[in-house]
Amino acid sequence: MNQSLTSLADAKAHHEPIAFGHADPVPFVQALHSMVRIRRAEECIAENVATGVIKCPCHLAIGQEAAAVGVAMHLRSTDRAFGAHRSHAHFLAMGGSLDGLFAEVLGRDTGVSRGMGGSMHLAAKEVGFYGSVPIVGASIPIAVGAGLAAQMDKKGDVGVSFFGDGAAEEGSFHESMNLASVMNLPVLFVCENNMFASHLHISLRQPKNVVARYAVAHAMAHATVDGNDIVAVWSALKDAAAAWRAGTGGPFFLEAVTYRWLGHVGHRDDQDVGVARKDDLSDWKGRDPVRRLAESLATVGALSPKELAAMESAISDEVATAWAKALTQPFPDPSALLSRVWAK
Ligand SMILES: Cc1ncc(C[n+]2csc(CCOP(=O)(O)OP(=O)(O)O)c2C)c(N)n1
Ligand SMILES: [Mg+2]
Repeated sequence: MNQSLTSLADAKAHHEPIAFGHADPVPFVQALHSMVRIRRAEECIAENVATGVIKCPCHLAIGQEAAAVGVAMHLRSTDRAFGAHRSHAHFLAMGGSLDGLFAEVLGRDTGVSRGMGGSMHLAAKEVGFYGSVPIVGASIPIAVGAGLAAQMDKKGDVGVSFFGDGAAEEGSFHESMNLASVMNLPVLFVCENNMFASHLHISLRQPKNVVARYAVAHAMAHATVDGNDIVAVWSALKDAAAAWRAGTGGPFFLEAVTYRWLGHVGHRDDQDVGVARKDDLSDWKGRDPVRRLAESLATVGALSPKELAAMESAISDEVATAWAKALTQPFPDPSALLSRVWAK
């Protein structure tokens, strides 16, 4: 395999609109809706982190929306997916409640973790998102367990783990890859390689910048794609998804190369960034996954500029309404500090 990301790591490359190839553009209109909704929701969260209205640490994935949505297009509510510290997009892409997310980051009782978890502890089991965990690498083995359950249940479901390039430096990642491969479990490993773990660029942490080389080591089917090209993300999983649904699929490793626009945690883009990141950021914004998809849909006649404007306006209204509602929600009663933490 190619041991380098080559142009995928080049901030000046892949700014062009997305090619649909043999893919039907129509489902990607809904995908664009999901991506814009995630972006507006995270922009709203960023604004409220900036003003101090949100008190919990928030790791935002603005710029990385295509990976979450492209994967979620293949998932169904009986799958079991797990995320990490940067999982608002995974949660929303799979259909988690916007009201529940907003209430949670505000610490309100109607939040998805009843206000006790914050941004990094999201769950929406009803849509197959079983939970996000901020301990880096911690939910990867749990997704493998979900894959084992799916294999035993024989209903064609899949266990899914969303994680970053930094998580591939945890022992739990390698043990999970090994077990999933040896047992041929239906598990989708989604590595969003944004080339940073906190403040350290991958070139300072790893001899090679391709995380999928570990899939080769574990004899696992894999693909490394432009994670800001939703059609590439979706296409890479088509065959694997068909095999899972037929009950014959094993593990698959998807590496989606992308870039986060904001700092590791919080709302600022000029904080906790290394020198190289600061220089690259404006170029990376040229690889915007949302703009590229919108332009492509316009080019093939699937979404006119007028329809796009209406979509954006409706989403902005939805986000503003959800935020206003979340602000009216009650905080948990102080007694919840004991009743929800300790097992009886
Ligand atoms: C076991 C563990 N070590 C360290 C941390 C602190 N930490 C939080 S996020 C992070 C970086 C993770 O990088 P990556 O997996 O690439 O995800 P990204 O932030 O890029 O989405 C670190 C080191 C942690 N939460 N858990
Ligand atoms: Mg990373």
